[in-house]
Amino acid sequence: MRPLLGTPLGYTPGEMTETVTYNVPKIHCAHCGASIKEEVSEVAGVASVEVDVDTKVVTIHGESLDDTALRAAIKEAGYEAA
Ligand SMILES: [Cu+2]
Repeated sequence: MRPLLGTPLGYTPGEMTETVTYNVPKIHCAHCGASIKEEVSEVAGVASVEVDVDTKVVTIHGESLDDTALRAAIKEAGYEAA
């Protein structure tokens, strides 16, 4: 079977996934993004984390995502989710 283009590895079509976004105004460079990614990716259920340094938006994909835990992880990295 031909794999779907643009489908991330490990993603099963039809699986329940959630997407959560946070505005994090203090993000100012790629290093900030990397710190947040590191902390947030350790939260239970998180499958992937994207940080857009230009728009200062953190996008998190996963299952059964816990808002409180995600905010805590962003805080742990030294940032505040608006
Ligand atoms: Cu920075």
